[in-house]
Amino acid sequence: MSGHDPEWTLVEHGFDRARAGYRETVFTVGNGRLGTRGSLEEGHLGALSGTYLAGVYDAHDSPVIDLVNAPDWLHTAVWVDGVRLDPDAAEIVEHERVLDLRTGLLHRSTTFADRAGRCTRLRSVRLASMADRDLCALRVEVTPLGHDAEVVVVAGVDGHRRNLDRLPRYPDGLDLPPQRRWDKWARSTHLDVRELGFAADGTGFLHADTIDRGTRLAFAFAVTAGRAADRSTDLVEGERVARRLEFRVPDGETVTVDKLVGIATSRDPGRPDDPGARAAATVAAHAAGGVDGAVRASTEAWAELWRDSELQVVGHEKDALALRFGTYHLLIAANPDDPTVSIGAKSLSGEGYRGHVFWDSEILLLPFYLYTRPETARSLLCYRHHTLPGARALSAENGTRGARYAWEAADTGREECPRWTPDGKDRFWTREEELHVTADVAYAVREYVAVTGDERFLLDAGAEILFETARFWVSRLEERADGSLGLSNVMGPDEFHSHVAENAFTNRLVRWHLTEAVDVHRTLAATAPDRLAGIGDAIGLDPDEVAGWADVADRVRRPVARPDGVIEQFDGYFDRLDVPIESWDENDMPRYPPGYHHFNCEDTKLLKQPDVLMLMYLLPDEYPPETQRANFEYYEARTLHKSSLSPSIHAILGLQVGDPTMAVRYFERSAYVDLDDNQGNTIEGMHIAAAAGTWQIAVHGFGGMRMLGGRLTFAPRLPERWERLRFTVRWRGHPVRVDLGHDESSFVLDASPGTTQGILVDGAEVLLVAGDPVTVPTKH
Ligand code: IFM
Repeated sequence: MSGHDPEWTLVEHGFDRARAGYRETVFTVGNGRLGTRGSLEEGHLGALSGTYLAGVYDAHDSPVIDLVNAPDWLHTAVWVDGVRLDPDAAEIVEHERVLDLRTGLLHRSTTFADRAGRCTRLRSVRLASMADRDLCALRVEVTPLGHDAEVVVVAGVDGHRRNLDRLPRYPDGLDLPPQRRWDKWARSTHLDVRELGFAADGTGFLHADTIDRGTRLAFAFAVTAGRAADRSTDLVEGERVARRLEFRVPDGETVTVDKLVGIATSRDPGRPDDPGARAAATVAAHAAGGVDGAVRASTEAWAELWRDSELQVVGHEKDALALRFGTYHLLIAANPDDPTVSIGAKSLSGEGYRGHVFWDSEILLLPFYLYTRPETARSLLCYRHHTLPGARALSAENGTRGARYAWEAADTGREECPRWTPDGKDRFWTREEELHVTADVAYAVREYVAVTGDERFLLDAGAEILFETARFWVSRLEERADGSLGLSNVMGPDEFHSHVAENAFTNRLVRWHLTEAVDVHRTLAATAPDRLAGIGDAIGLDPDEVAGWADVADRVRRPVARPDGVIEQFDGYFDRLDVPIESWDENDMPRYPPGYHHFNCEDTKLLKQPDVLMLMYLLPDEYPPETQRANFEYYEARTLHKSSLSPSIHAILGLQVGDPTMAVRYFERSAYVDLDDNQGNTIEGMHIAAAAGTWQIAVHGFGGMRMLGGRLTFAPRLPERWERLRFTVRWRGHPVRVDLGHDESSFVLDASPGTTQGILVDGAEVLLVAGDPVTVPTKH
């Protein structure tokens, strides 16, 4: 495992128990259908291992619905002369792991020593196949170094899984080692293991049902050895099923054990057949090719993904790695083939936020998929269509019409956000008040159609989303004394301020949303009247109701602005206390001013994350540069960035208003949030929205690529430390290959001969003709 490409690999040297949980997150392997944390196969005290299947949630035994910690397909233990090779029972002499971002393979090499000092090397490679999302594979190699040994390998699937619930509150200053700390964590049970054993053909299986939702999870596996084992035994122990292989291994020789795992569930869309049979069929289908075949096929699929989505930075190795690392995690977070799931705030890499889906999906994450893999973007939006019934129910529960998206959603679209912090001390108002998520979904639908030109999506799903959610706003808006309409008791994206009225972000997006819904209705009436009539019949919507939305939009209260253009975040914001931010931590992140914390900033002007600035980011056509600059200067100085979503928006806005130094600073805060663990909580899972935000900084910020006035535009402004930035974006169905430098930039339209596309570069018209590179000098 030497000679790693520093721009394509994440490397761990030595085993550090205190960092093990962090490593598990960043070393997650996955394929959008599932994610498996980068835990050691054999486990150890304090490990936080987990495999999460997209869309498999369960509410049994936990106060808030969980993304289920599914049976562990890694489960493998090795004994050498009776000594278990794991960090608790043996000494680790050498340890290295390498995550190859290009291929999605996680390689490991660990040398253990027993008490007598005899060393044995354990190597492994694992993958969640990108070529067949029902398949995972593991190869383990055991080599005694300097001695002959009795080697026992036990490999199978472990159904004894628990979700973490909450940590106990430790007295201040009590610094427990991780193995004790996690041991005290409350856990929830979601699985009932129903059947496990071995089929006549030797395939192992484990079938478990989630307790509350009743989803069947079926795992099948085949364990094979490179050379015949001296003894082979099938083990069924409690909730574990495994094959035990025994070998007599001479000094320096290697035994290889391969495991192929097939995974199926009863919730896989379009797959009504028995999941147990399907999982077994997956193993059978890959038996001939084995682990090598699985590696080959998956590597090919990865090559295609990278062709579409690589962001290549020339001139700065660390930034180049950070961007590939983020892109890797984005690619393993989403499944284009499943239109019933979206991406949780921690992707499939950990249990933070319990796998719940936030506005992150539409506002931070979607652009990456939209411009690189639009079919995945479509699928993510289909989740919002799939969960419309839950959104309708949520709206009805709150006495409003239409559909209201939940602040935190899981499998049904119902509200899953907890009301209280785990210690019961502080109240979250987000579930009741962050209504803007409903407009954010509408915004994403329109972005998708504008960028892809996929008008059919409107007929299949988008129009129904837009109309049902427009209805929600109409019934939720309140009439003010002057006849205008507004919203009280809301919270904008800045979660430090609850129960506010006339949040500028929410009001403006609501107005935008209603106007767009009217526009879509008008367009479809002209282009697809029959289909539109069908949608209208299905949801009981007639043209008169739609016509009323235009009037409602017009009456929604406009934001209040100072003479210099600074927009008031909400009614009364300017009267709140100005508390200066005066201290930054070692990661350059602002510290709370003395005496302040997440739950007591209400009376201040301090912001958790951008709110007015987020509005300017989303509707760039509407705010002239001077207004953007005035607002950037005002709000940036008051923002604490206590959300990992925050730095990316500040970087891009900073660039838009001509502040490149600030942009680099914010780029680092966003790009390194997980690589450097700069928020200290990567152990709970990736900040996947920050990874997507970092992609946005590169493409929308430094690349200056935005959709403005419905056109694809570029205004490149690379940071000095980058020589070039290369990426591909899909615009209206065709890839545009972009190569940006400090002095010139070039663009190639990759389409069939004769195709043309006009773009704007630094305000100048550029006509791209398929296959002909066009080079444009950079405007400084
Ligand atoms: O959606 C975000 C929110 O904006 C800030 N807190 C974390 C959530 C999940 O990432």
